Amino acid sequence: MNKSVNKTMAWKKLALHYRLHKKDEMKDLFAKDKNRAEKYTVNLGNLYLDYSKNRINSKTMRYLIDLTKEVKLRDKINAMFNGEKINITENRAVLHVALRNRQNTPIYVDGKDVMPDINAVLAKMKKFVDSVRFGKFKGATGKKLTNIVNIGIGGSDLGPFMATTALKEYWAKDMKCYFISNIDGSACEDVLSEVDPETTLFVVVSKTFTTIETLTNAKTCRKWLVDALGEPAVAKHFVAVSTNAQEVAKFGINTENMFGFWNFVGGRYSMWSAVGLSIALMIGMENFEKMLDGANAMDLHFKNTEFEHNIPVILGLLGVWYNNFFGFREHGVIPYDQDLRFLPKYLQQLDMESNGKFVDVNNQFVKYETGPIVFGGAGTDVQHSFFQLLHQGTKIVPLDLIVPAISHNEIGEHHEILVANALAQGEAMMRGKTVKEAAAELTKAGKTKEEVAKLKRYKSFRGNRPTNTIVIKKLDPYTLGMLVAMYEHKVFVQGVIWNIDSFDQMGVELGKQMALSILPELQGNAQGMHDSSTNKLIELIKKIRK
Ligand code: G6Q
Repeated sequence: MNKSVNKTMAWKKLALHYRLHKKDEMKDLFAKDKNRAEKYTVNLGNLYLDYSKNRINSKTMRYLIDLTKEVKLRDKINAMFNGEKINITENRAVLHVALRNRQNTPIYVDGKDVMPDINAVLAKMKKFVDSVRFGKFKGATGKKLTNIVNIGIGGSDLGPFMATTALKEYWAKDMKCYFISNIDGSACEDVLSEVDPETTLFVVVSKTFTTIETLTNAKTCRKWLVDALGEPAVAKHFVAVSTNAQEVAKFGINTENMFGFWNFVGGRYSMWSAVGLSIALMIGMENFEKMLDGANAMDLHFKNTEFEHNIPVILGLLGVWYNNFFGFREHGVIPYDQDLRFLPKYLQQLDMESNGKFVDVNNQFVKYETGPIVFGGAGTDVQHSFFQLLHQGTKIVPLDLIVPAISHNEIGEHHEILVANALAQGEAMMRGKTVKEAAAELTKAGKTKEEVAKLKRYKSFRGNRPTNTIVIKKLDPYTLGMLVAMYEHKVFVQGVIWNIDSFDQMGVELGKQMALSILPELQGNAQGMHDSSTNKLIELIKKIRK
């Protein structure tokens, strides 16, 4: 049994260190050490992490690294890469890293090497992707399939959705991609009103193939297709990605048109498997494999680099420092790239579903904070909304600013203005503006004494707000692979420190169960045993719907 992390020596040292240094100002740390930026920058190829604008000094990093030793992070990383069953509540290995194990070294689960199966599915994907893209696999009426509709939810939606959007510049010019996830009929309607049955391929993605949202959406789409082109068209317009061949067949999709994956791939870690079929259809298999290569490069970096220079480890440790010592409970991700605008949404699931847990792997309730609330949006858009609170609110939210040096669309000055904004935000968050500085500025601008006195506090910024700046060369498939794998491993590091199982998601079950009991009550006369509010709401909605 692991010692509770808050009882470790490193934790205690960090707590004391926090008390001594909590008021340290980053601007003073910069003034004192000309090499600070250099000292706190690491890179992997064209991905650079500058973490110098954090409330840390060399002792902080030393104690945080000590913490990794006490929680045996190195052993835990090896356990994951070796296929040990680290998802203890579900008794499963956790092998998204095997999906991009480009070295093809054997990885065993229950004595069986998983690589041949992974390679076989990749080969099947390649064959299918090529035949759709080159127009060999055609629709029922002989037309090329140019509209890809991904039907899935959660882990079977967010990865493909984020990645296809991120890699839009690599889409086949004649193809379009759509996503249906929500059970809301409008989600189906929005897509079906846009596409033509003759040219549409539905990719139904569901690990279990029992998820009510996905199956209901798939049935609606199936009916829409059959109404237009007849029953035999289903074989030409529907493929499935699942671990459950039986249910796929029951749904009426030929299992020849099914792409498999395995229980050792968690939903939110699955876009590297056949779950990424929509990504591959849109960007081509070669580019999909470049994404795997990028993730693999990050995997090797994570596995083999000493923790002092290990990007996911550093990010994970900084998050723990703020979450557990400063009490900063949120984490913001701000990509300065329009095509990465859904990355925060993707990371919300990755991080919050993985580490939003209150029971540890020793079956004990934790006595410290675990996963942060993750949110974000594309810069500069969000600068004109919630950045007010980030600059002048009473809460401090550490941020990741993600900045591509080169844009896919270098039009006029657009990209330079965008980058200038990203860098300015990092500097402003760090430096702030004292009341005195604000007053001096107002005076210089010709304001009267009274006006200065009235406005100087409103115009001040406390600063000392931490940011990581992550610079990438350009958003290409390889870099996206690196970036996403970086966050996966950051989440892993934090899960190890908090001693929780980052790979189950029991917390989404209760609401699902209750919805199943409410459904017949809404649809008929069944009587449920709910609280008076829920009972009344059921009656109210039934009455309105009559
Ligand atoms: C992710 C979760 C969850 C899952 C969805 C869809 O890690 O497991 O988001 O991906 O509930 O499940 P199916 O793929 O089984 O439909």
